[in-house]
Parts: sequence; structure tokens; C-alpha cells
Amino acid sequence: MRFSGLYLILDPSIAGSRSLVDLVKTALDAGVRLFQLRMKAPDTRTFHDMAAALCPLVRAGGGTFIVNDRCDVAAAAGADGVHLGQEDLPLADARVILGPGKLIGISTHTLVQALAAERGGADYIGFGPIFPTATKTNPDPVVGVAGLREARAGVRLPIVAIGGITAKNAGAVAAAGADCCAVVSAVLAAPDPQAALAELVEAVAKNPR
Ligand code: 3NM
Repeated sequence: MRFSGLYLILDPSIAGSRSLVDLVKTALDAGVRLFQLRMKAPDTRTFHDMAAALCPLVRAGGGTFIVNDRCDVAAAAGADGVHLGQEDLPLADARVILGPGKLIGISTHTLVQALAAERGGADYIGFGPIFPTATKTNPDPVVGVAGLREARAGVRLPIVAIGGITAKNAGAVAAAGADCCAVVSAVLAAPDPQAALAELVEAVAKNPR
């Protein structure tokens, strides 16, 4: 798989009454191939069941399915990997649990963290927040496009830029060296997710790395 284009984060707390299954189908039709399921503080069974429902759908569409935070849920659902925050299980331990064939992404918010993730054997890094975001509670300080350029110059790993990305700024983010643009609210909270996806995909494709 390649880290390019849009990376859609599926967070039911932002999707509200919208079905994640429908959002995945719409996103696959729009050309999205990278998906992450993010559920903050769910009970384990709910998280598992959602992952187990979405994973085969994403795979059937040729996509890659990543689970946020939880290696156990990722393994049980047969996901392609896990995405870890700075306060989650250490990367080396996640690798032991998941094995060498799975993807491990790490959220990073500074160049120092990005370099540490690279040294530690991450498959990709999340880097942000690029712009202010209301989706994450207690987000780290905004790094801006300048911070992204600095990270790009420092690491070779694929960079998934995140935080406040919309169709209006996605082109600038891609041009600054992001391999992928990750979005939550720009799609999940959009009045018309299908139209939002089309605009975002086009904005990112116009400015490939
Ligand atoms: N992680 P939206 S910012 C989940 O900086 C997440 O690591 C971030 O949501 C980080 O696209 C963020 O709605 C929220 O701004 C992204």
C-alpha cells in the first residue's frame, strides 16, 4: 500500500447519526484508501464490533484499515495496523503484539517526537495539529505548515498531516510535503460528505508530493 491521498478517520462521536458503513462506502467510491477507526472511551466490545464490521468493507474496497490506540482490537478485527498516541502502548511493545507484518503509526507533534518514531521503527507518523482543531480534546500546540515543512526535511517516513485540514487548505498541506492528509470533521461533520470528499480528494491530488 502507498501512503498518499486522503486518510479518513472514522470517529462516531463526530459522525453523529451518520452511519460509518455508509461513510466508508462513499469514501471508497471517492477514491479514499486509508481508513482509521477512532473511538475514544468506548467499551471494548463496542469498539471491537465496529472494527470487525468496517474492516472487511474497507478491505473489499482495496483499502487499508487501521485501529486507533488498541492493539488488541486491531488484532482481533484482523486490521492492517494500529495508530498509537504518545500516551499509548510503546511502539516496541505494540510491534511484539502485532508482529512485523502490521502497520504501526505514531502521532507526533514535534520534530523530536517524529525522529523518535522513525528511530523506533514506526511505519508512518501522524504530524499535527497543522491547524486549530475542535475534534481533539486538549490538542497539542498548532505546528502550522512551517512545522510540517520542518518535519518533512527531518524524516523519511510517510507523514500523515492532521488537524484542521479542509478542502481549502489541503493543497497547501500536500505541497508542504505531507504524504497524506488526515481528516475527521471536514468529512464526517460536512453537510454533504460526498461533496466534501470529492473536493478534498481533488485538492490533495492536485498537489502530490
Ligand atoms: N489528532 P479534524 S489533531 C485526531 O494533532 C487528531 O495528532 C491530532 O480532526 C494530532 O480533522 C486530531 O476534525 C483531530 O481537525 C483532527
